[in-house]
Amino acid sequence: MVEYININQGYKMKITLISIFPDIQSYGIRSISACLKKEGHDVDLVFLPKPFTEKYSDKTMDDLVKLAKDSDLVGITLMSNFWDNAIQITNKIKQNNSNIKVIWGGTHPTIRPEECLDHADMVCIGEGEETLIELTRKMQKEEYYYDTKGMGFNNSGKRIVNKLRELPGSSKAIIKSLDEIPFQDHDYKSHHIMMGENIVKMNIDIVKSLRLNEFYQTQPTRGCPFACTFCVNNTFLAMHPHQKPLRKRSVDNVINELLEVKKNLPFTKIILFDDDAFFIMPLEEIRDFSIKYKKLIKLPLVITGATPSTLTKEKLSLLVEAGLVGMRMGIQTAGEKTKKLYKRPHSNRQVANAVKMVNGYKSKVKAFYDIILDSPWDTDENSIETLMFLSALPTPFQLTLFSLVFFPGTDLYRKAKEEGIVKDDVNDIYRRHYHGCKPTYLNKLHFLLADYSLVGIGINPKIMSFLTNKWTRKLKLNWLSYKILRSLFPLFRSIGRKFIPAARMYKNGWDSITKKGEDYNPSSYLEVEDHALNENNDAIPVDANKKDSEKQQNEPLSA
Ligand code: B12
Ligand code: SF4
Repeated sequence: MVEYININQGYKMKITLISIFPDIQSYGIRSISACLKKEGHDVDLVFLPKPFTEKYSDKTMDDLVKLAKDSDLVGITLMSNFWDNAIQITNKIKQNNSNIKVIWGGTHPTIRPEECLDHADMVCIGEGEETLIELTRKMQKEEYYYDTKGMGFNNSGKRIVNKLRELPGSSKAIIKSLDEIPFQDHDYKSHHIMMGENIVKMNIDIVKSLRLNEFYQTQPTRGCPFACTFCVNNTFLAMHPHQKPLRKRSVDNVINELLEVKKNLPFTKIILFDDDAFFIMPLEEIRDFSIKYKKLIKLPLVITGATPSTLTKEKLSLLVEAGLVGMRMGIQTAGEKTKKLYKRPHSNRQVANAVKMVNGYKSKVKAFYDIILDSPWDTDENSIETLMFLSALPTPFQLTLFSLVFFPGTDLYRKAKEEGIVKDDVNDIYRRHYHGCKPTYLNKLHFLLADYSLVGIGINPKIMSFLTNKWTRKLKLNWLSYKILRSLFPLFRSIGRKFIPAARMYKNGWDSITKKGEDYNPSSYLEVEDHALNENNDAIPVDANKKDSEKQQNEPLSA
């Protein structure tokens, strides 16, 4: 068990932690911040929300330098896509004061510590609560800290990458249970945020005005036992082969966190569980949670980590009874060959059953399903299998269409690298937009299906079969039919929303839950797609950032 030492006297470190994600959820860094505050340090959390495709202005950088100038340690959290921005910030801070130590943490430094040490002084590899407690205790006492487990260092050009630390919540770790980790730091009075180009002190009005903050994001579990080949979890599993990948907090611990949220952030409208595999929780724990949630929390609940094979009727009905209003599930593909390549842990029958179960609550629960397009190993037949499968599912639902990105550390990254598909990691991966889908005919059909499914009409499998049929395509009837369906869509949207009550729920994305906002339009992805092409029809990073931030507002809040 970790004993937090509150150093009221003695040397308090000044630590500045920076989130560069487009929203201000940042569970990971808020958790680190909470631990360091509990240790007694002076921690400032700075949110610089921006799409990864945009650089920060000089004014923002100057404000940041002023804010961080007396820091003993500056931490930045990043995923692979935020590579350029993390470098920009690190360089600026170090140019101004080379004595400040900059530490990077998050998914990317976990997977690629060595590469990150080209820029940062230190990296945190994996979950960082225990690591940062140990590091700061050593730094504070001016002890040798380069031996800290779960860390890498650039010590005047010499690289040190230490052994991994046991996962918090596992038996060999110091933090034996996730319940020992303090709740995330949402004490906005010690936070700063970028508004326009300026960094200002956070206040309650700003917190309230940030629409995404109507969601309170947390995670009752950590980890995922599956190892899909496009997902970073397959590296995390390999990094900790003898440890239980899935660790759970107790129901009471989660409920207590949410009670604090209700007290301290009373404007919160939705609770969001962003776990990787929430439905692995045993039925009895879900029952206990649902009863307590319904009685004590009484807020709409959204769960994003649903793997089709782990969903059961009992679990779902308990959660609906407790207040479930939205679910996000990864379907990714229905092509048998592609599913094997992705090592997806379920059959199409299991997915169809799961969708049917969720659809059984269509007047209460909005369904969000993720699909991955653009696999270079997909044939047209594989994509058609997915289209046919999706068109047979009961509507309404929202499809979120991603373009396959080969994140480092995944099996597919290695395959793509070996086959020469990925040549330059920075340009082909870090700067590549996950919505930059190619404008192929079959991709366009996915977008068309997304539109029709959202308004509760769907596209009948017979029509889909016609649209994808070899002969229709040979005779070029496919484009004509596609264009007719595309131009008829506004009419069907009005019909769907008028006569299908469940479809009306999807009108404003999440806003129909929070009761404000603009109309939701999945075809905005198509616009992104069109903007994301160069003359060779290759997907390139999208720089239409206005669109990106607009999309973020409508997108479910998960990976
Ligand atoms: C919530 C979430 C989001 C949210 C919010 C992200 C956020 N602000 O935190 C949103 C919706 C914005 C999001 C979007 C995306 N996401 Co996302 N997301 C997640 C998710 C599900 C949970 C993150 C989380 O809270 N984890 C729990 C905490 C405890 O872990 P953590 O964040 O890693 O933090 C710990 C350590 O990393 C470390 N640490 C983290 N930061 C720091 C900083 C310092 C200084 C230190 C010392 C330590 C430290 O300590 C933390 C506590 O233990 C993860 C999956 C996962 N399991 O992590 C994916 C994940 C991070 N996302 C991923 C991806 C790919 C994306 C997207 C690019 C596309 C997509 N497919 O959705 C977009 C990009 C966003 C954008 N617009 O540009 C990948 C990242 C892959 C990669 N190589 O970068 C992940 C890992 C999913 C996966 N399994 O593949 N995501
Ligand atoms: S894609 Fe989902 S189910 Fe597969 S390993 Fe990642 S988090 Fe787990």
